[in-house]
Amino acid sequence: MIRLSAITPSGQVQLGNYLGAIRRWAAEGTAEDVYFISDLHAMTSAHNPARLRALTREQLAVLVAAGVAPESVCVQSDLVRELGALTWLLECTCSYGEAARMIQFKEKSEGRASVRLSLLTYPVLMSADILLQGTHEVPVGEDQLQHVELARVLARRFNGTYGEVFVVPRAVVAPTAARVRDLAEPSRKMAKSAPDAAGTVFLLDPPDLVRRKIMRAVTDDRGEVRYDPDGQPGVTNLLEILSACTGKEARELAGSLSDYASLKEATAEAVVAELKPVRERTLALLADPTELDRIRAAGAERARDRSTHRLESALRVSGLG
Ligand code: AQP
Repeated sequence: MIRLSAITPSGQVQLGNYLGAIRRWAAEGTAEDVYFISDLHAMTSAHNPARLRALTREQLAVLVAAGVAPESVCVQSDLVRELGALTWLLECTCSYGEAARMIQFKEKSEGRASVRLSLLTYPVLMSADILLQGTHEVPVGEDQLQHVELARVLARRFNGTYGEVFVVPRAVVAPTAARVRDLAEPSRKMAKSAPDAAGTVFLLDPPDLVRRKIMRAVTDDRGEVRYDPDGQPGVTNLLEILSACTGKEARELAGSLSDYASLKEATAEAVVAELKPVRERTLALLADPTELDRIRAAGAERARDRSTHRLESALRVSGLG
């Protein structure tokens, strides 16, 4: 069974990406799975080419350093020709209305004078990512369900019109792993592209910087360490992070910590300890470009081998070639 997950190089990998996704990919993923570094998706809004290339390499190094099976990791643009071709076939299978009704497109385009056409069409590219690999399951958060549904619709429509080529994928809503919130603004989730880095712990932040960011995390004036997501979002976020790093239950941890200073100190040390080996392995890989290139090329070759026949079938039954 093939499962496909992705991470977008829209910024440096942050603690939420790691605790909420990457760590699980390393623990539960199999060599059959596909982990895409979706650099093509990172181009749907203004981007800097050199930064995109550097972030893509960083993500590749982080995934491998975290223990994700190297043969299952693939940089999306290494298959840009295959994906470009399939995206075209799928755009010829998808209606404008279906793309325009995507909630993420509406949200991300709202109030902007100009948006890239790719912001509208990227769910079709995502369908191509999924269908090209013969994916059976796509583990997603609620916000991506609509996109996987589009991939299902397009697969069925294409198969029904031209002949059975694609596996119809299933969305699987992943059980709630850690949801990490911004340290400075706990009302929003921690994100790679947050406007202010003070509330974001990046995986490659040096330990002292990690400690400083956590010691400055926003709490409240109640002075009591309680697990209360609505009433004490900052404190609860720290408890959630501490829980994700120690494996202890957040409510139990709340009972064992008497003040905010000890909560922050415990959280800072737990995060530093959790990230240390991954950070060190990532830096070592980044310092070894030959090894990183080898891993990247092997991942691309594997993903390409798995998909070539499917693309050829899709082109043939469409009347091309
Ligand atoms: N704060 C978070 N807590 C838990 N999980 C998180 N993920 C992201 N942020 C958190 C999970 O990380 C995986 C890869 O994310 P993505 O690159 O596909 O997109 P994203 O969710 O939009 O990530 P960011 O960091 O928030 O990036 P930007 O700033 O570009 O929007 C996903 O499995 C995601 O759930």
